[in-house]
Amino acid sequence: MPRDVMIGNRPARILIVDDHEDNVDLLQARLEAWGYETSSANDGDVALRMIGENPPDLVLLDVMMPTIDGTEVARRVKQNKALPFIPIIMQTALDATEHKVKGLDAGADDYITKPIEFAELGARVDSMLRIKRLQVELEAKTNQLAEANTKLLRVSQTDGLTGLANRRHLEERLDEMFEHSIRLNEPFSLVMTDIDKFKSVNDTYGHQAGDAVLKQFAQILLAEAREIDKVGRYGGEEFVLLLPGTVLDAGVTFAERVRKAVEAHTFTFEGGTLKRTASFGVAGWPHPAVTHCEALVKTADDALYVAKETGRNKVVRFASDEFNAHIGNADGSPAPASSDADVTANTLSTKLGDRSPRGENLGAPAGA
Ligand code: GH3
Ligand code: MG
Ligand code: MG
Repeated sequence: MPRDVMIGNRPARILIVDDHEDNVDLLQARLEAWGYETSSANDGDVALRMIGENPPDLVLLDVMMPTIDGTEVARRVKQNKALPFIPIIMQTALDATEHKVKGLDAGADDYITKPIEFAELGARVDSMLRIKRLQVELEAKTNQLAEANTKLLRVSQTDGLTGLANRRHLEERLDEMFEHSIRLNEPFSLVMTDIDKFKSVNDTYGHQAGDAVLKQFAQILLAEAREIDKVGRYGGEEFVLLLPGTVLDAGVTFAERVRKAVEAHTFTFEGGTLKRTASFGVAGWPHPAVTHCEALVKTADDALYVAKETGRNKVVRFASDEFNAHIGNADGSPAPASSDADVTANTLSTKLGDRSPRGENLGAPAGA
């Protein structure tokens, strides 16, 4: 039966370590006749350097050598975490039980006694390379799995239509980014935006035109955002921008810039062009009504609602005079600034009433 000398698509590489030149020659001739690739070292130092530079698939290691002996070479190879699994077969003298025990203790995988019988050598090399082959396959599969996991993670975080972060990923990032801002006592702004009269794009030009508008809208947001901002699709035609290190004033200025960019943009789709605007709600931390990230989303959403109600194509800041006036405190005074965001949010919800229609498509699969 022909010997299987291959590891993957190349012959296995065997390093012979022995201080006796004639032993090396003998082993090298035989192993190469079988089809292996070989290299050799005459002492432990050279062997360790060669193994480090270009790890072989197997080492045939003599125990008795000057300077560093075989046992020490085996120990260092097995301790070196940077190296792959390299089977080591120790060559010991026939009567040296102590050597065998020391060698195996040091991490050698097998031993063969001198003078070497070639039939036994072949069988032991075969057996060790079978293990090496399994190890190589396992490593390749592990790498494939890790790659697939990375891809899966990316897909699970991405909105399929626009390529932006999806809602789940946005919420995760918001949690992390907001926590971070609070820890460093740095301001944080959140912009929520929704395309105006988007339904009529679908109704007039078809769903594909609607998708084209969503993609281009996403690109405008990306182009205006900084590297450290996070842009995501929150639902249907509603998007969120997370702006770390940004005070509310600057968040409003940013939203105004995006609003103008959208207004100036001519959306293209197969068969035509169209214009659209968008409305924006901006909230920020620190603010008495914002004690956790859900409140930040809620207050930006409330501000967006007011922007829609008061004419669209505009930016409304949470708790601004316009916001408060619209929320309609009977005496025209500002909305209550409570330290309990839930109370504030609930109060607003009651005043704003149920306005689920704007959010009806939240979480709908892209292009559905
Ligand atoms: P408003 O100015 O008040 O925001 O009105 P609107 O028409 O933009 O809002 P409305 O909530 O009434 O309509 C949103 C529409 O967005 C309805 C829904 O079919 C559409 N939509 C949601 N997701 C997608 C999508 O992935 N692709 C397309 N083409 N349309 C979508
Ligand atoms: Mg809309
Ligand atoms: Mg909407």
